[in-house]
Amino acid sequence: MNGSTSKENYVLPPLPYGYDALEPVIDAETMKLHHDKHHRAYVDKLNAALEKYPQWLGLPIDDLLRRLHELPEDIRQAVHDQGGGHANHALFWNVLMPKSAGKPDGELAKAIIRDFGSFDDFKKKFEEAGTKQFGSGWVFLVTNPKDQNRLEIVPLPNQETPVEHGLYGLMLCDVWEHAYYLKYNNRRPDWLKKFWDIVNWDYVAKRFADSHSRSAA
Ligand code: MN3
Repeated sequence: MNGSTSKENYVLPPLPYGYDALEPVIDAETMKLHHDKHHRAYVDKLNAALEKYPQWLGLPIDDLLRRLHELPEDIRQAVHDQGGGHANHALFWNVLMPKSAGKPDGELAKAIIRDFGSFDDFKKKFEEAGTKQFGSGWVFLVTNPKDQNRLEIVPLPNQETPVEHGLYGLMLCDVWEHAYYLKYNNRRPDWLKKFWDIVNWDYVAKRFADSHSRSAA
């Protein structure tokens, strides 16, 4: 440390609820391991990768990922993987809540019907995409600014992010085994079915509104 720059490291955001708040859909032990060990490891390794280049600290994580191609080549992959892990998990905790309203309303509900036919069709396609994702990864609901902000379901491997594909993530489900294995074992489709019981649709609707104001700007 030379002291001339004092940019803050990336930090692990606290969970917005207790470890046991999402029971019985996600057990407290899974939440504790997932947040305190897995997510923390992404944050720590992201900071370690940026130690040599502290001028890159301080950007919102999505902006850092958007500018990946500008980063020194020797840390680009690490920032992609660890920064992606941090961004995806930070969004994931906010997309969850103890008592879901069960479905969206307002403009988001209308857009889901416009782009997927019905809410049930949307859920089915989302679950299928998550089930079919080979190995570790995520399934996202995104808006696509290059296609009039249409909604799309996008499965992504490992810790890839919508940002690097020019998409805007509204919600996501973690289909890495660490997200569900203690309770659901190898039954990933069961995890995806239960996931709907803990989606914070108000938060997703807010992301949806934000995605429109961003593209209008
Ligand atoms: Mn995870």
